[in-house]
Amino acid sequence: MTKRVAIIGAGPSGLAQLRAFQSAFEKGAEHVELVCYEKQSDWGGQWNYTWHTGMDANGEPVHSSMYRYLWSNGPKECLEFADYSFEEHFGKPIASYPPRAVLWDYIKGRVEKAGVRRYIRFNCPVRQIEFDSTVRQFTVTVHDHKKDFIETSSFDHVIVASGHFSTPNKPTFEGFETFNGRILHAHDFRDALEFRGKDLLLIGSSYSAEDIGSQCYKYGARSITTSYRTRPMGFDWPDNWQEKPLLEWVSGNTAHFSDGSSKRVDAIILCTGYLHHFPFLPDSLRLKTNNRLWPLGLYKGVVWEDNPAMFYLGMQDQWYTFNMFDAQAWYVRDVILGRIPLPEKNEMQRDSAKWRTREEALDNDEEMIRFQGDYVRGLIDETDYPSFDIEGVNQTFLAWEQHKHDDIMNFRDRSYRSLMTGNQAPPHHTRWLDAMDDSLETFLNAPKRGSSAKKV
Ligand code: FAD
Ligand code: NA7
Repeated sequence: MTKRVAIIGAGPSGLAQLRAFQSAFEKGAEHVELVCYEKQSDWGGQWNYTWHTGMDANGEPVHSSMYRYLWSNGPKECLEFADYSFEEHFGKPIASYPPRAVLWDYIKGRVEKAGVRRYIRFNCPVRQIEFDSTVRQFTVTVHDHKKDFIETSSFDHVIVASGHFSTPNKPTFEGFETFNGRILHAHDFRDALEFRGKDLLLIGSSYSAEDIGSQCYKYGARSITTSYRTRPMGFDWPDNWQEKPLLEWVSGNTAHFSDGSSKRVDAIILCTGYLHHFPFLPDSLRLKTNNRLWPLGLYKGVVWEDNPAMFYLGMQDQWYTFNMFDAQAWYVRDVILGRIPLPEKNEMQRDSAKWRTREEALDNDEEMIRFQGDYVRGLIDETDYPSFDIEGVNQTFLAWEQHKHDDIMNFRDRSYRSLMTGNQAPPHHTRWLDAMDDSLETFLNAPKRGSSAKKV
């Protein structure tokens, strides 16, 4: 009997899974029937930008948290696919920090070449998954919005690749109900121009606060205030940017902080992270974790220990992204194809516990990067995913961190060497701070004189 495999989500992780299977089929592997359910109308997950906030056109919660003018927050050399380089896709070396549209194009290029779009059912949110232990089958219920039909199908395996940066974590603060301005979560942030000339307060001190604040600075916010719970970001911010300890309450338009200081602000953006949210899964199959490098319950970070016929991709906090999803997808594929035997549950749990103990002792960014690098290397060693220079990627991450600390508003002007082709990326034609047009065309081709590199 041909095995049937359901993949939930056609973002970078789900697409990595489709590409992994296609690469095995190409080399003569036994056939597996694949169905990838995707709730959006196109592929690319977070990278598929939408102007929608709240509900999408099908009445589903909007998935993507990406905003206009988003440029990669890390060097593209750290996420490059080992089986499909940027140079292969664009036909030339390109700069190291591409805008969203360029990365989306790159993600699509590999799967278009692999011809896997036919496995995807778009506009099909998964509503419910159950497991029948007597027949060892999963039933997957989806709403096909195109047919407006709810259907249920059986599968031998389920791979959850639905992402975890979509459902906002929304703390509230005293006085929010009567704040005289806009309050939104980073998930609903779309266009920095909305905050031009405004005094902005951002709660949080991680990637979203850093990047949304930087964008708003770039596009002309009057001032940025970021408020941290645990520790400040500590970069050398521009003069109109200050870091404050945690917000305590708001009265009218005034924000009051735990050090007794206050600031009048026009809008508040909660950059307070996201929840792992799987409304389609019962407790017995549902991963419950916060955003961390080693969630428990997943052998090798992917196999659901309570039922190893089920897998999760990309559920970790991420330094490594696209090539880590690949490493995971190739591993999951080989488990499903019977090429990698799994140990007993207690052995899986012992192995996970070792990683978790190491994770809990991590003390700084370098240790976290190396931890995830070791994890990726371990997976790659077990499959035929093309091996690449993990230490080189670690070093690139460390250089990136240094460059951010040297100059937070200009780190995106740096370039790095590809670990896949060995070629150095060219510098971008326009400084990031001056590059207001984030289109693929302008990124790839120097703008015509006097056209796009104009400050708003
Ligand atoms: P996602 O990209 O989230 O894709 C999950 C897919 O599952 C989506 O297409 C979604 O529609 C689908 N789905 C969800 N629920 C269902 C359901 N019930 N039924 C059917 N389909 C479903 N990474 C980087 O490497 N560099 C960056 O610069 C970067 N910037 C980021 C900026 C923001 C604002 C955010 C939120 C993330 C950023 N990331 C970045 C991380 C990003 O999450 C990963 O790059 C990547 O998109 C994760 O891929 P994924 O496939 O695991 O999840
Ligand atoms: P992260 O990296 O999970 O960070 C969440 C931030 O929000 C972090 O600084 C938290 O502070 C802070 N937080 C969470 N809850 C609260 C409350 N209740 N009060 C104050 N501050 C809080 O999420 P991001 O959105 O920044 O990044 C997620 C992804 O999106 C990332 O991969 C990027 O590529 C884009 P803490 O430090 O825990 O005290």
